[in-house]
Amino acid sequence: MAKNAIYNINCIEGFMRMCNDGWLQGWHERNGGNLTYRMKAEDIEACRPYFKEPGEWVNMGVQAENLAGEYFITTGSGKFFRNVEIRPCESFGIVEINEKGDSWRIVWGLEGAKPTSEFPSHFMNHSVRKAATNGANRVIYHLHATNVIALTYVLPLTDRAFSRALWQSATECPVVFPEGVGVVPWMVPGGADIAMATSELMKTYQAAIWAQHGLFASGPDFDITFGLAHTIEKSAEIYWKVLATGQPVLQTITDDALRAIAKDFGVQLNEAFLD
Ligand code: 2HA
Ligand code: ZN
Repeated sequence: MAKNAIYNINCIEGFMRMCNDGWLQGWHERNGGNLTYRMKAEDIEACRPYFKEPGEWVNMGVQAENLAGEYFITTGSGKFFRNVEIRPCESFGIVEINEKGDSWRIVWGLEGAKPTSEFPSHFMNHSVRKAATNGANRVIYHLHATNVIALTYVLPLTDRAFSRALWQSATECPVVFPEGVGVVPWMVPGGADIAMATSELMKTYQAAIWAQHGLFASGPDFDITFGLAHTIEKSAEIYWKVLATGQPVLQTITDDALRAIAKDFGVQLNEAFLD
């Protein structure tokens, strides 16, 4: 397939690289997972020459006034991360949000496709993270993180239990996500209900776990968001490796040690999760 210059624009290149990196990590079996990026004014201007005649407005079932008129790059519903590099314009695209903040229309890509089935969750998460970070947050990433998903079968489904388990399994965790992580109980994916439940947690957290399903991570750019997801998943993997030895745990990172890390690195740990 001929590739035109839109693929050399920074935001498109970064989006595609992140999709492929996630695929290589094993987080995107079949059509699993989805990625969205809220474009900057300069991204929109760089991509605008490639825009096509816009499609029809499609209502999302959720609304966010602070996202009215925004443009998002989004993976497509039913599309495979594995194919993003070889079939880009079918696998993802750019959508514009209307002035009410309740509908999208396709302006580039997504040929024969539509935005991810999880677009309502991404959209509501973008809305609360944009508000919580004074506009800095731009990326929402949903991945089927194997070790995190497995943890949702054995740990209590509370923010406290998951935050503590992850903080204690790798020293960098309290620095990377000092507020902890949120946990959404098992819910039917793809709709407004799970979108509202997740975005409620994202007012507090940069990341939320969907029980028996996966992880949502947020951040200002592709590197930070991918790094957050990677850090959480790696910590969960360490937790499993320790459990799998069948040995008693002789030592972990104590609460005093967590406080000491927070003090030295200048981050505010969520005290509600410390003893
Ligand atoms: O797109 O990950 O949650 C497939 C999914 C749905
Ligand atoms: Zn999923």
